[in-house]
Amino acid sequence: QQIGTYTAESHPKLSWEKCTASGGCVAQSSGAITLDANWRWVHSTSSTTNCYTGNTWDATLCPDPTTCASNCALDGADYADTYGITTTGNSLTLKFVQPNANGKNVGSRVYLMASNTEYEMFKLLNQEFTFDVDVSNLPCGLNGAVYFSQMDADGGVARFPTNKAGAQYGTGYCDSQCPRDIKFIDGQANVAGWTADSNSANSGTGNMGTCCNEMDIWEANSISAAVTPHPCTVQGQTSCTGDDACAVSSRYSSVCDPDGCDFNSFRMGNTTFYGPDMTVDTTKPFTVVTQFLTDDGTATGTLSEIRRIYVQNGKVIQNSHVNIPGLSSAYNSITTDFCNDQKAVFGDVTDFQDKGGLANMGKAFASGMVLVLSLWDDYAVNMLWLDSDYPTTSDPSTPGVARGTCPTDSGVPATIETSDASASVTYSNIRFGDLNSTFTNTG
Ligand code: IDC
Repeated sequence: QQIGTYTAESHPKLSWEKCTASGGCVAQSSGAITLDANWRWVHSTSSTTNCYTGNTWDATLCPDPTTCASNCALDGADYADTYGITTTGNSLTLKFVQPNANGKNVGSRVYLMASNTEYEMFKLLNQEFTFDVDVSNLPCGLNGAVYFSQMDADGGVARFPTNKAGAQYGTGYCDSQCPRDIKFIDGQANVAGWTADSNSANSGTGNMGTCCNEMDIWEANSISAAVTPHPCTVQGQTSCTGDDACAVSSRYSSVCDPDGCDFNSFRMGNTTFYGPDMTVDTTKPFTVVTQFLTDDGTATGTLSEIRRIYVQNGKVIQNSHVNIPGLSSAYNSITTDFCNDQKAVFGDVTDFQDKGGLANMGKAFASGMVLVLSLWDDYAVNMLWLDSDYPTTSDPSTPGVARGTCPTDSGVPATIETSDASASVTYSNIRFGDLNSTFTNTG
């Protein structure tokens, strides 16, 4: 896919900090974000004719994946007016629905850049990642997400030279769901087998999907939050083709673990820890710390534990402890024992273990991952897996079914895109570095 120039691409600046135990935190004032390619205007390299309109490809410009990639260009983004994405200093706000000249934009996904053409790569082992978040304007059904995906630093340009747009234009996305709604994968348009989504005006799915290791630091709204590693049996962005490899025919048939090993405080038995006016009060901003510990306490060790700490009003709040009958320990972090125990007691599929668990996740952490910040609603299952009872047909008193207090009929995109159009999330003050170097207790 080529570069279009009707709108100059100007990455919104987002300052963040690198921290060390000895030297404190240093501002990375050259930080910036780029918008994922899927949200961008795709048009002919020689005119303003759309290559893709609504949820269909132009048959003339895009008769096949290779021709389409050479005929079509991704253009620059008007971040604020078209997409409702704004930054100031170290703060980023994503609006849920942004009215614009084309009608409206729903949700967004952006990546942190190291330079104009490369993503910032985070090596997470024996480090911690911290940010402040305001979820007070995120009701049921919305997901303000901060996570790491094992994308190529250049968006795939070196491995797939027909991708000319690269990281600058937000290409190369992948995650553990092996998404097939991505318009360009491996330098080719995903036009083969493209089927318009029956309930979304702007998306569809092709024969190709794009899989990779994913570490969900934060998937949350004002009601529920989850932290979830999703390992894969492969390292690096890896495309799939067809229903089996892309986990359509069976949820667990891809190279990645789509469920993950999730720690959601409500689901793990503490229903008063996270929410409005609770221990972590979601009506106000707070700090989310995530630590990646290794077995030998070095960056070359094996990932052994993912720890969560909150800070609010200057006060450090340790993560809630598991309170579920049958679990053998009051875990408050993600370890192999926690994952084994949780999957067994809840009767969940063991795909996390089957796809290599924390060990494979840790390999991805060692190689480097791209920071993703997004806001989305859920056309598949209305985000009920995060904030309600799920599966909805199971008894909510069965451990593992209840995940939050949202009603089982909440989160329907067609409803909330109107009723909660003004929802938004703000992420700020991103810090990364040595363990215990990014936060303090002042309360
Ligand atoms: C969740 C994943 C999340 C994904 C969502 C929808 O963690 O990243 O977006 O599914 O596909 C289940 C559900 C499964 C949940 C998982 C954790 O079947 O959809 O995964 N889980 O909540 N049952 C028990 C656990």
